[in-house]
Amino acid sequence: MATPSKNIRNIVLLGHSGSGKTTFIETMLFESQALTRMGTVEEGTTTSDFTNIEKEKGNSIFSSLMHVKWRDNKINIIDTPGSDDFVGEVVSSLKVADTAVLLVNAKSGVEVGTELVWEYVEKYQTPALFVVNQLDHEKADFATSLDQLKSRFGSRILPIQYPLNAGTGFNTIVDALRMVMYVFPEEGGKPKKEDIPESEIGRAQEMHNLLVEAAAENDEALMEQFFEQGSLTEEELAKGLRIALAQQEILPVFCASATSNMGSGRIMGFLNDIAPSPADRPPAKLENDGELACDSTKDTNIFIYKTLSEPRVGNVSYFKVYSGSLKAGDELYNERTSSTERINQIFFANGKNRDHAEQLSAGDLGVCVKLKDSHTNDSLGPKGRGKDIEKIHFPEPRIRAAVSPPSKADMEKLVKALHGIQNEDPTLIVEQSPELRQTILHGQGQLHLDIIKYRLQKTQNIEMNFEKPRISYRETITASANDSYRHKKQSGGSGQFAEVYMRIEPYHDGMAPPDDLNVRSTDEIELPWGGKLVFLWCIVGGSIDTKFSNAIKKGVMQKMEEGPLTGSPCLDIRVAIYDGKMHPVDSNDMAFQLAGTMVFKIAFQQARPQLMEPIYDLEILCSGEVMGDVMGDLQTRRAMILGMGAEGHYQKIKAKAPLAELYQYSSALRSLTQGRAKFTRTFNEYQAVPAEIQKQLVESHQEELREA
Ligand SMILES: Nc1nc2c(ncn2[C@@H]2O[C@H](COP(=O)(O)OP(=O)(O)OP(=O)(O)O)[C@@H](O)[C@H]2O)c(=O)[nH]1
Ligand SMILES: [Mg+2]
Repeated sequence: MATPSKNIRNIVLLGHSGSGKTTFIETMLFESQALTRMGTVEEGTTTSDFTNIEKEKGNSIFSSLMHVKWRDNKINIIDTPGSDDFVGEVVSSLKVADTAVLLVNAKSGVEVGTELVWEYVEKYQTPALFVVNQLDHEKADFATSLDQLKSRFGSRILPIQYPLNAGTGFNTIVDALRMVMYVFPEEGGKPKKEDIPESEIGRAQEMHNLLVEAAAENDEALMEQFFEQGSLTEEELAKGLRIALAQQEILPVFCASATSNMGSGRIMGFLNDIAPSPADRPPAKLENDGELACDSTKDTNIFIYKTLSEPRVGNVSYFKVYSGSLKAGDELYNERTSSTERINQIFFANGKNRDHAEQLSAGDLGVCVKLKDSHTNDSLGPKGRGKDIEKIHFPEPRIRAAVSPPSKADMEKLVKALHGIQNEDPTLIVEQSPELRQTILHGQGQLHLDIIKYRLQKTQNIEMNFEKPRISYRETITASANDSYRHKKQSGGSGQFAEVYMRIEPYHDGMAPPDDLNVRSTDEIELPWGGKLVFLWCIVGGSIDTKFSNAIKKGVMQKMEEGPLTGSPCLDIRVAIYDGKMHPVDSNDMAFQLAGTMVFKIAFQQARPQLMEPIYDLEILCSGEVMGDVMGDLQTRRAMILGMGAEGHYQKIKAKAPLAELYQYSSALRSLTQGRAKFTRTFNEYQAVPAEIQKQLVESHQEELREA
């Protein structure tokens, strides 16, 4: 029988890499008897990190789905990678989760990874709680971790527990919600419940009172009850906390040690009792407005949040049932591809293991295989439903690299394989750039791209090399110039003749027409690569017939597309054709097109040409102690610092830098800061390249032309 919506909990584990998410999930599986033996990350035996590459690297790379039965409920658990190279997995998992469990490492407190995932938790407004893990570590410091949580996340931080003996030998947690003390056996697992000792009663009671107040705050009836009685019953307390958690008004804090298997049972109990079911969450948003409530009695709508291809199986689709109930054999319609998909089999997953399910209620997470042509971000539902579930917005790429196969003949195969990965991983963008004459991968970080290379090699036997990507420069002019060109050819039969006089000027919006020329027509062309070409036809007295105007314009455009300096596109230029000559027999479109190209090329060179380069906005989040190094490094990258400020106990630096200086920035930043910094970048504008660099670039282009 399908688990009813109200008995489902969808949990995502988030946190800095190495905080212990994958290990903690192992304890959840073990404690709920989904496992008979706990695996470890070191041995590559965890349920969650089941792919070869994760086993080899000892880190999560893909999100993975597990589930356990805990008391009344089915808890679906999604593990996510902590490295920001795989942030796409965090974003897609948060899309379908109803509660976020954020792990914090007790020996390092709030880390950059904590900050980063928080941004997405806020965006999705997901109810969240914290677990301070690794309390068994000799350097565990619960008080500092809690202080950091409070200073970063404010008064919403609400400790439920505290450890009595953090560090080596850790085995005791005081629980201020239940007002008991948990003492764990050496091998972990189920703790003994003991009375809180006299010496701790004061502190525990104080914490308990804060919990009661937080619970009462969100419900008038509870508030009254609290004022009248001075306390709440356990049930009332649970009710108040349920409301507060669902509304993200509290961020409860728990204690754990994953490797000693301590704490996960109590946390699952809390998720069971207090965390919202999918039916308690606000209705799902639809694309461009509209909502869909989690209701099993309505039409069936599912949403694919993740696709992973598995050897021998093909595409495995992970989905959430947003409404209705899904039965094996159901046929659902994909509006994007205008085709029907038959869901032959449905599965529950525990990492790589899958069990057959007959039916899923609204809100549940499941897996199916062998869909014909449906991918991540697709909705499947009744035909003619009009709107799909709102898509996941994946973060913009942060780094780029050019790729090529060892032999040119394998290019097609490589690009096809990369497109296959792009279908699974929307944070990868594969671009075949005719302008740069390169295949460019845009990704989240060097690790992200390295893993793609590794996957192609291992699973498909396809090799690829990384190369420095070219930069898409632009060319423009900074002065005006007049010039002319005569094209004349007399060989054999009919000759060719065209003469064109051109004025070339830098163009800017709102520019006045030339006062010394008689403008007959104006053509403003928005260029596909940005910027404009304004083409003025100023011929008086018929020195060139108007019918040749298009041919001249075409000639100009041809050179604009492959500029005179470095072969890069030109922009923001006004040309005026003000005189010329034609021949009654030898003039034709071809001749004028050629003359147009040539006159543009020579006039351009007279008009103080300027190479422009793409400039990116950078936002770097780093811990205070590495800030000096980050700033120093930026200085070597021709960056302009725009500002800096504290964000929690991290520093945010805003800067602008040329793309040409950001090659492999993600790896550079990582090694510069030992992973204590993260960055994002977005294109801002084109700016003039410094004269010295322009000279080098022009020379190396000339060199390339000579070699070609
Ligand atoms: N001492 C101690 N070590 C722990 C604990 N939890 C995890 N570890 C260790 O920390 C390391 C990282 O654990 P993982 O479970 O892989 O951490 P993660 O958060 O899944 O890391 P990513 O997948 O990279 O995001 C492993 O070596 C674990 O054995 C803990 O409670 N105490
Ligand atoms: Mg992990």
